[in-house]
Amino acid sequence: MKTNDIMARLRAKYPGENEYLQAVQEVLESVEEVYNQHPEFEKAKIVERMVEPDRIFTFRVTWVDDNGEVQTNTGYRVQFNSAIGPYKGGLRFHRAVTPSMLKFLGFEQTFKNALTTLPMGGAKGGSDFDPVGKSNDEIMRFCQAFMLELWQCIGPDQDIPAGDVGVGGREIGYLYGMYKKLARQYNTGVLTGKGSTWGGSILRPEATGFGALYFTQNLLHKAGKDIKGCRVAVSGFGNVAWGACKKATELGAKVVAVSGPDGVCEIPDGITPEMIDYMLVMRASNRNRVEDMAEKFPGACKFTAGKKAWSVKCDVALPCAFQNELSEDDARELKENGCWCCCEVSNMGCQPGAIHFFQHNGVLFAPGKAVNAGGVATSGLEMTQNASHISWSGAEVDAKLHFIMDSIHEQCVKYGTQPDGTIDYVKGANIAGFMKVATAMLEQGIV
Ligand code: 2IT
Repeated sequence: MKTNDIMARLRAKYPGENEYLQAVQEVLESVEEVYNQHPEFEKAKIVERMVEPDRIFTFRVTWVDDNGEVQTNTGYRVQFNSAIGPYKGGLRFHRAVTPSMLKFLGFEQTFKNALTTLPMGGAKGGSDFDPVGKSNDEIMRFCQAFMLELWQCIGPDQDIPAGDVGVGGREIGYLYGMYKKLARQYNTGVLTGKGSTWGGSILRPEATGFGALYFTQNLLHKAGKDIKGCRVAVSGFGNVAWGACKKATELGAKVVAVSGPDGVCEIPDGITPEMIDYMLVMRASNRNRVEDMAEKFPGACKFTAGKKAWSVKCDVALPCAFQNELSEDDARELKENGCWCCCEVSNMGCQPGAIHFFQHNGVLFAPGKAVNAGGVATSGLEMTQNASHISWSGAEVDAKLHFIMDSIHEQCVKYGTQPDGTIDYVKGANIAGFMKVATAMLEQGIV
């Protein structure tokens, strides 16, 4: 297999699908050497099969807004790979959603899910519906209209959606309510991220951020450091950023920045529990503004319009918002300001140039599919609880999440340790995930 040849073919076949092409290129570059040591992979054309989704559902979603006007959006579900289990992955509601974006996310999800040690295949879905400025009723009507089509594609042993950008506990509630009406199936395991009184796992909301900090702590310990006392810059203020801020603070770090599309809030004395709680209020408001935090906590927070979290002096950078949110220029600015570690929490949060810069300039770096896998791992734990009709305590879920993050870190070390003793976490995560999926595909024949 030659990465360049496969990429040339995919670029010609899928012109303009930039996020998808970027995600595929990163994985293929990482695995090329190992892959070519396995002629049986080449013979079964594993790579050629693995880069194509199993299937994509595309559907029209029509709903009525608060002014009585008819609105039409497009909905998708990309079922990417089922080699190691039923399709699993979140739903993203964002105005910029395209098939390319969901293909990149589904592709990444396949390897991420393989890393969790749980039996889950990869999927992603969503819509170009823009939640910004929408009322609660509009969100409900959109979710119901979306489920009118989606319900036929999903099932607890078939395909299990969850949240992602723009989809949290509220949206999962509306989606699940409509699913039951349509399918007349009352198995809670069809969606994860549910409310804790109706089948949701304790700690699922926190899990992505908590898991990211457990992974970061492992990475820092391996490098002889500790998160305690570190200044941490976080981008975003949604569910993932919230969990990351909570656990970072609990572990003794100081979160000195959170950001939004409108700018950055600098918090020189570190984020407080009240500010962390307020992030949830900002998310639920659908205003998509971090300036609200500075207005709520004047004195403690300083808002600067148009700036990113990466302009704030920190030791550790945690991108928690959106793909490609951290550019090579941002990476240089971070390094100049003293940052020495970046753990990517968002999916593909760093541009390729930024990753290259970090890796060649002594900044510790780990990729999203390893760092953020605690979210989907805890979704897997939610499915287990639902299937066995039980509910674990927070302490039980936390212990399992911690164990899974330790195991993901170990897999990265196993496959990513370089001859000079350093650890390439990108290679480690990609090779570990790839080997598991490739072996399963091989064993299941040419299908
Ligand atoms: O990117 C992700 O891993 C998620 N949005 C969570 C997916 C899930 O099924 O919990």
